[in-house]
Amino acid sequence: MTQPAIHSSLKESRTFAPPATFSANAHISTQSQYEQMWQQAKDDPAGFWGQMAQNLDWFRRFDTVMEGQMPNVKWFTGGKINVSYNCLDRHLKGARKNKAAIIWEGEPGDTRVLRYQDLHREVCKFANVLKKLGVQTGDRVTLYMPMIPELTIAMLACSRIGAVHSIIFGGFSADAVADRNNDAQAKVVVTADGGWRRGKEIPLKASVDESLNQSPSVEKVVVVKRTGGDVDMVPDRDYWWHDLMEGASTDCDPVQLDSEHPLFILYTSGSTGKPKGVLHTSAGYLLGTALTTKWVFDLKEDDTYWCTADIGWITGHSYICYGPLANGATVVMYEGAPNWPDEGRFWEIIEKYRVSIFYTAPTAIRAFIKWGNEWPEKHDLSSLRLLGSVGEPINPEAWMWYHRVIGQERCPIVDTWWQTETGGIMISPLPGVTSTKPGSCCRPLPGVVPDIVSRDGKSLGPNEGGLLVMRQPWPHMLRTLYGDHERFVKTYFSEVEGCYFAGDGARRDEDGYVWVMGRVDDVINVSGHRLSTMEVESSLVSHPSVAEAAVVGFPHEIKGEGICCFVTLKTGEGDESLKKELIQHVRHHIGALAQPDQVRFAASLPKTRSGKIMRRLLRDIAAGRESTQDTTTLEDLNVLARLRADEE
Ligand code: 7RM
Repeated sequence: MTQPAIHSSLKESRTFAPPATFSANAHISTQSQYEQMWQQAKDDPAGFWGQMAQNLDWFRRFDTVMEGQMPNVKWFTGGKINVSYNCLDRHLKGARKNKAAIIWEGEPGDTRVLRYQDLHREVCKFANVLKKLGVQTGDRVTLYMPMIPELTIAMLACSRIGAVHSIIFGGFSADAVADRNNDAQAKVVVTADGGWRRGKEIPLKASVDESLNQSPSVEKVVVVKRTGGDVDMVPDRDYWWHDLMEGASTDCDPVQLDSEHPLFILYTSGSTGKPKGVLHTSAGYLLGTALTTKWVFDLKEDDTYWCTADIGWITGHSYICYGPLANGATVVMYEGAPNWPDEGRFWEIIEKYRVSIFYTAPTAIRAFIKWGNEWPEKHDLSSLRLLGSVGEPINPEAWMWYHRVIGQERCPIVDTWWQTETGGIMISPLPGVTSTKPGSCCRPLPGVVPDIVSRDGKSLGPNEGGLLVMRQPWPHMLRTLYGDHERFVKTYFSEVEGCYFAGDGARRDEDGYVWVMGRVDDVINVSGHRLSTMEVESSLVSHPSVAEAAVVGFPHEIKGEGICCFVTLKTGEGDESLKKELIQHVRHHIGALAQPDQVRFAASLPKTRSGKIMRRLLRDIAAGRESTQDTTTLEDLNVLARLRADEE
């Protein structure tokens, strides 16, 4: 049966061409250069990727670029490579050895700078520490750490010896740590006494202790002293990082690993309770992150690059650690919250380090808008030349604010669509080439062949909403879900024949620009019309009083599904007249079809720790159901209780 297309009502006609000076100096600088690369990659993927792979340093060149078909593709077989070698050692041969690799700032204001040489030395030492603790090539190591340089050091140390890291975001509970340790059968956990967040200490080691009662595979724990808080150290199990590092040798040859050697597992929440262990491998992932960093962020030798994500999220893996370091970039890394000690912290950091490339998420941008322009206006943001967005569709009004207030109408914005599973950016503007449209992630990067299809796999025409799929494999795609290959095949490759299915709904406009409409689960069916909840949200956010909105469907006797809007305001509390106004606003903006049935004001919305609104939970609340959803990724557990209490 052909599923009806997703109805799209959001139309955006503003376009922004890249400044001529930006294009003139960009790595990819003309439309025809882009078109030619994209076409070549589509027609001859092996030729294209084989050529691109020359950007990496190999111990042994690969025999074959790609082998097999989706879902089971192997890349660069026969090749021998080491990811940490590519991120560090190769930069030590020239002037980069004294270049800052990481400029780090702790939340309390302490700072550290690690040059490429320093980072290399620390990585070699910690790799030797891991070996001494019994970690061998292929073993899994859990990293449950704050945003401190030791986290990057530990990642690269794992990759140096071929150990597989599994990073667990520092905000997760002991239970979540235990689940992930067990699933991965981790041998060693690296953690810290604690980390700083809004002036409070997050007691990481205490959670590890609790988790270890339930995860017998873990033999050793390494603890970084960060906060100086009290911790229990269990003899012969727990060791201080600084004690182990003291005697460690600075010599550690990188292990020559197969291209397909696993690099890391990263758990991401699934629609069932059990998180999915997305597995990435060495050469393909490294190539994808290195190239996309260069193309999308147009990285130059003298840039100061800052991605505000947490490393516990894929964005941090790919665009704080591997991609930028493979390019020899200078990366700013910040430990804490954007509103500590006040709402100007990010802008202060940009001014202080003269950040030139800034990459953040729509959820953060909406918070900045809510906090007011006076915060960025207090700081000199003239060092910025490029802005990025990731994690959710960016509402056009938030895009415009980012463009005007932060980019000062000078900086291109790259709205980058990708996923934990895709490893790196897939659909994004090229800042020197693409005329951007607010709210669209624009065109696929070279090597990415997306399509938008109906449930039965037919390509849809311009402006028809459907399922976003990939028709060709790419080197940095996930290889499996750890320990559950069947679930991998079922989740990503069984929806649409011969394609990778991303789980997102999207449309392509008449210029071939992609507009992601959110997860397909977030499509609601109102009187037989399939509407994207994201579009209703964007309409609400364009109202001057609204800070954020989350829209979900709920069972409705007449319409099938009704539209329920959870709304947070910039200031004050909502009343009946504002409710009516918002309903009219959406009706006027999108049409009668999208007129909300309910508007509920809330103090905050339930979000994952990476800032995505958890609409699944809101659906339960809107329907008045008890939730059976996995809440382990929820940032603020109290928010649910508050939302339920507000129902009356
Ligand atoms: C990088 C990341 C993936 C999901 C994805 C989308 C949504 C991410 C955008 C976006 C619209 C974007 N990985 N998403 N980026 N939607 N425009 N630029 O976020 O695995 O955590 O999430 O996020 O729904 O499927 S993720």
